[in-house]
Amino acid sequence: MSLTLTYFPVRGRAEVIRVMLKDQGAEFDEKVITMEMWKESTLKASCLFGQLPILEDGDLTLYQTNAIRRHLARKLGLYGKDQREAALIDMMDEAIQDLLNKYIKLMFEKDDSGKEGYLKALPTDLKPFEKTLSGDKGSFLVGDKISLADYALVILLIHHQVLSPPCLHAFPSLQSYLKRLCARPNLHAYFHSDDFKNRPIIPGKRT
Ligand code: GTS
Repeated sequence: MSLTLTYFPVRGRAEVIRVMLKDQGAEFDEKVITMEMWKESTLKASCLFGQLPILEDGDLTLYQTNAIRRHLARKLGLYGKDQREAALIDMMDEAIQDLLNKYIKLMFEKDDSGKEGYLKALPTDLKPFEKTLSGDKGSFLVGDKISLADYALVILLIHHQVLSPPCLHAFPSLQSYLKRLCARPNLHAYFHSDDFKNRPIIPGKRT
């Protein structure tokens, strides 16, 4: 497959796509668009919704992060073994998106005034994931194979540990889940790469 991901020079929304492709060992090219390029070029006008990321998969051009994620998940076999698992993966993924949307809102706030309230609510937000992964069920969110939803949760947890290093202390299942997934050879290599480490989460001070 010939894949090209176009996005800004940050992790942002595109990181979950990069993480999925890296873990799967899928080759892809990246086009990095600086804000200056974005403002000065006709790229924005050419994008269907005026926004990045874009995934080009051969002659298919896709916008919208979640559409891109689902397309790749179907293509790479990351959407469960049957319809039942696919439904559960969607359910977990929607819950992750709820937390991600809150996190993105916090990240784009001009000051830190929302952080305390955010962190106070975080245990309640994390509890359902801890419950899902607890007991003997637990290698992945759904079934016995990594899925679309796992990649979303892993990168979100990593970014939450940047926001608040002790935020997982009360969640042993989430901690061991994160440790286990980050030890997957391709993810371990990627998360230790300069490529990952030097790419800010979002532009600005909270990176
Ligand atoms: N729903 C879209 C998606 O998920 O792809 C939202 C995309 C989006 O908001 N992109 C922002 C953008 O292109 C960048 S970021 O929010 O991901 O950092 N902004 C530039 C612009 O001109 O709108």
